[in-house]
Amino acid sequence: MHSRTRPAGLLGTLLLLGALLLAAGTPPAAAKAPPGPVAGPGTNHATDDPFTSDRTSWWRQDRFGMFIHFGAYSNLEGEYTRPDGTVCRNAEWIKRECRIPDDAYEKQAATFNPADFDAQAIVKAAKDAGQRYIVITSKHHDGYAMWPTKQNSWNLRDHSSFDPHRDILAELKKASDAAGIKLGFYYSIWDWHDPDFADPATFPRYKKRMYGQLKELVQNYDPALLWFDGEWDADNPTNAWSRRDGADLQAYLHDLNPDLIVNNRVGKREVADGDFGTPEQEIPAEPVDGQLWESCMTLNDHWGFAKYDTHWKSPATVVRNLLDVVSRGGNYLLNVGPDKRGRIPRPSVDRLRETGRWLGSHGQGDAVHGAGHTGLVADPAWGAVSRRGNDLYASVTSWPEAGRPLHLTAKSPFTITSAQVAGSSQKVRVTPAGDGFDLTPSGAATGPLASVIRLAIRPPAAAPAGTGKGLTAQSWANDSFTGPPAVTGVDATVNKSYRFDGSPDPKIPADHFSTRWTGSIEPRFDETYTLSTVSDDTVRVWLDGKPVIDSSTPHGPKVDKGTVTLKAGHRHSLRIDYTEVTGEAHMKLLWSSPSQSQQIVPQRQLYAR
Ligand code: H79
Repeated sequence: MHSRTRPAGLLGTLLLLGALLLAAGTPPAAAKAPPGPVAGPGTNHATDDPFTSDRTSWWRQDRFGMFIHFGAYSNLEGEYTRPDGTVCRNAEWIKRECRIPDDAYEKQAATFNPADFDAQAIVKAAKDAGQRYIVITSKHHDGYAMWPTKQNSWNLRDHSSFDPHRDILAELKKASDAAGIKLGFYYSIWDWHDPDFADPATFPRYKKRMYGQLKELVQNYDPALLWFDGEWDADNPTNAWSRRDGADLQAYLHDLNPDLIVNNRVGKREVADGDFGTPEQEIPAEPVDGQLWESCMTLNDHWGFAKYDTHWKSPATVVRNLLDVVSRGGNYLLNVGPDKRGRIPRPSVDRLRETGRWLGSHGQGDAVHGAGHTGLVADPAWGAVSRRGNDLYASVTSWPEAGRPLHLTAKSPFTITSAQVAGSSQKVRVTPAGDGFDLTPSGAATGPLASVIRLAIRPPAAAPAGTGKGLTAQSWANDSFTGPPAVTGVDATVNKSYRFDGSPDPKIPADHFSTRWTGSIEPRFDETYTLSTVSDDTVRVWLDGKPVIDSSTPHGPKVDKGTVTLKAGHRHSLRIDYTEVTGEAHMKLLWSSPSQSQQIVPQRQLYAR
């Protein structure tokens, strides 16, 4: 079960105390009772709702980040010349894909000297691009650490030709802090270099070093985010990382720093793993169910520097991707791969600058920063629409011919009170048309990338926030709701990550239990809602006595959805039957509607009866 390998230490305790004080905003006396056990029956590892918590707030607002792939592979710049003179091309996977022998790879790494790494220049490039956070590879699959780790000598200080007094992660942290940019670290679980990785018998030794490295990173550089990778089943070397390992690591990191944001590859990319999903080199067609998300993407066709790769995305593509992502409620993490001297390639800098120029013009950045998905309109073919407060930003990538309208499909009735093209004095005619509106601009596009029409709206009427205290929760120490419940109480929300070791109550073991929530749910809008559950092992939901979700075949972490029409300010009766058989356990209840972005159904909208 969950081992207590959690040296929280003084710093951890102080961080935790600080976080409690900050989170509560009240003196300790008024704060909650001391935290209960951190593992075992009675533990719920879900500490907040990532969709709404203060912890994730910066990340949800920032929307646009810089990914940096930089490591010992960068020294080869994408090309390996074999002893027979033939050349093999790749980038960060070059060691494996070009089958470079260990000694040859180590030999080239010994010459790695990124003397031109200029943290201030990199941070400036990000900032000028409108990127608000940076995620840099601290260790990729080749296992080479980019900071002076004490766990081994396979790192930039001890195995390179670089100035041993420099620490590029520390430099980047300092420059990022000075610029108000958040810094995160990519960390590969899969490790091609550590001799203990491949053999399941020695894997625990590797894990210990990995925990040691992560503790160094968290305590010495205070990253805002950790971005794991290489969690998948793999051969050569065999990857023994399990879901249980992921759950343990997440709990460990939470103890080190409760404010950390962690991606889903800490586990096995299930919907209940970490804080956000990580579509790679793709943009989902709509908001992702049940989790925050971030698309990571290259600017050319490689993550690491590849001197032969000139297949650069155009600035128009970058801007359009960013707008698509934001309109679907995601973040965009756009990659650069510095060369062996540590310099971001000129074509990357140029594209970043163009993107930043667009975001910085005419207030167009408002369509991105602090903006997000709106369910009020359908995704248009001519561009993307995001919402920020009571403004919709219609970003037009295919500007219409003179006199032709842009059609906007409304999914809930709202009024457009004004329409203006950012950076232009032209009139935009707004007329009700069919299932929504026609927007007819009178002039030309404001530029070649995208033109933004800012629509001030009067949104659908909202009922006042509710006054609920949560749902009645009855839990049984069996998985069939049999006999009298072992415990009865009120749960503020349905947001449970019992994972492998937790349960609803210390009296209830981690396997074979069930919970029934009853009471009512009060929406704030007269709209069609999607109720979603994230469950493991089974769930059934009834609204107003009618079944909405029936997912009663035991399963791993999974999203189920049901559509219901709700009445604002009305309390609809709700019942949820949830069971945990064996293994991992999760149960969350979320909702969304045209006016309500996806979130865990909040306490004040839930009533115990
Ligand atoms: O760090 C970047 C990639 O190195 C890593 N994730 C991003 C963020 C990544 N690992 N795996 N993949 C991406 C997808 C796997 C692609 C593969 Fe292949 C196809 C592995 C082997 C064949 C690409 C092509 C890598 C080597 C050859």
